[in-house]
Amino acid sequence: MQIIGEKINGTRKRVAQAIAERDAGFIKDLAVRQAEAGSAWLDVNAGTRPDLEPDDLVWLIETIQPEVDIPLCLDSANPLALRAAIGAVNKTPMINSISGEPGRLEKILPLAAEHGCQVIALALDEKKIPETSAKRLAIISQVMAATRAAGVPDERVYCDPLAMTLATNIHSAEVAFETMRGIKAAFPGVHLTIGLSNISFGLPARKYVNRTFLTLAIQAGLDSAILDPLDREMRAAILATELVLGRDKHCLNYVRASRAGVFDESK
Ligand code: THG
Repeated sequence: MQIIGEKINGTRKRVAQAIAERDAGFIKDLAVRQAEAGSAWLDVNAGTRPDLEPDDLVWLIETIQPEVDIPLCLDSANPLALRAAIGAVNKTPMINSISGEPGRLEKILPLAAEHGCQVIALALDEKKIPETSAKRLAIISQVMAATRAAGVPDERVYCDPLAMTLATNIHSAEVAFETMRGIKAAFPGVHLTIGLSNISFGLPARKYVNRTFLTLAIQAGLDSAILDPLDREMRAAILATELVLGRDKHCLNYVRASRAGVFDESK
């Protein structure tokens, strides 16, 4: 399971403040702690003001990059911000994201193809997020036709079936699982990812819902996720799920994590 650390996100109040005030210390600390907790990528989202986004994203990248050895996941729908960001990174980034929206395919997919980036493909189009897994799968099939035509290998595509909150649709987790299974059957070479915490938006005691959703999603084929790597119980759930599903040869990761104190509540 590859973790994309979610915490450097300008839609969070404290991060938005740090970006506005150019508080490098706050951002560096979030970067270092998420990297130390085993993230494979750090998601970087500069917030929702299009005019400021290119400069803010480049500032974030230049602030984070000297502190960590892992690549970044550029979380933006703004081609100008993404272009500026790709000029500032020193490791090939993941691009988050493209979708069935023609504008994103035309402007963002070529960037990913040209720079050899991994790319997240969302199962939505310009109309909306479809309710059914069949419609989400149809969009992913369209996007896959485009990534293949652009010369992006399937292994670089991370399909996101989309987690919508259970608070407004009690079947939204099932739809996500069905979509994942459909994607893996049609495109065995792709990866799957998901923004985990959306599933519990508006509910109490969200961590239980998030962890259970993650466990079942791993069984449905999920191999990466955008989540909070500083949530120790979440990491424990990932390790235990992979062990139980036979994906941890000789129980090595589980035993190593135990020795490293991952299960140790005093740490
Ligand atoms: N798919 C893809 N990318 C995504 C999402 C997705 N990027 C953004 C988002 N969804 C995932 N990232 C986050 C980052 C932070 C938080 C949630 C999702 C977060 N939320 C707090 C909470 O949920 O309680 C509230 C905010 C706060 O702490 O201030 O931290 O689905 N491809």
